Amino acid sequence: MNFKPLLTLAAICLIAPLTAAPSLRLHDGKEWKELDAAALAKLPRVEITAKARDGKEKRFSGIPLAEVLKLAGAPAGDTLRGAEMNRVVLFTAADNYQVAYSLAELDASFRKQNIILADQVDGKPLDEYEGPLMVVAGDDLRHSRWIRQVKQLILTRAIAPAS
Ligand SMILES: Nc1nc2c(c(=O)[nH]1)N[C@H]1C(S)=C(S)[C@@H](COP(=O)(O)O)O[C@H]1N2
Ligand SMILES: [Mo]
Repeated sequence: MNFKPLLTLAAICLIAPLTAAPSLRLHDGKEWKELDAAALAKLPRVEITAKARDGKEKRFSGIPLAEVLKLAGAPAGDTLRGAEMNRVVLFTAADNYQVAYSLAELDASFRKQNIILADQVDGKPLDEYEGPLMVVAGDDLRHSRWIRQVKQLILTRAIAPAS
């Protein structure tokens, strides 16, 4: 008997639960969109190097945040101006940790971009503590905005109180 298919199946059953498929909920200001692993896999990828929490330079790869924001219909480049400049992106992680970025700082026409939605470090999927998706902010001197286990992002606006 050929045990190879059985062994392969057993390996998949053991490994699959350890590497959760990446997915992301996206709110564009009007409604939620679900980006499953297949939708995320269609997006362009980039690789950056950044100093991780342990002080070591690592290669992070994943999706440019601008590509995800495009799917939310976010203004970008020349259209990100005037009344759009109060746009913010609110990220929420699995533990409900939340971080806001301004849309302009995620735009390649404002800053050389090295803030990405990473799914790999040094060629391997992020572990379950950081992944499956983590925002990596390559230029940040502190790691507070490296949002581990990011689950959703909301494109919204920073609005001043009425009075
Ligand atoms: N999901 C999530 N991501 C997070 C945090 C958190 O509490 N939850 N803390 C942030 C802060 S303040 C820092 S300094 C780093 C901490 O990374 P560490 O847990 O690897 O030390 O993760 C950032 N990302
Ligand atoms: Mo921190």
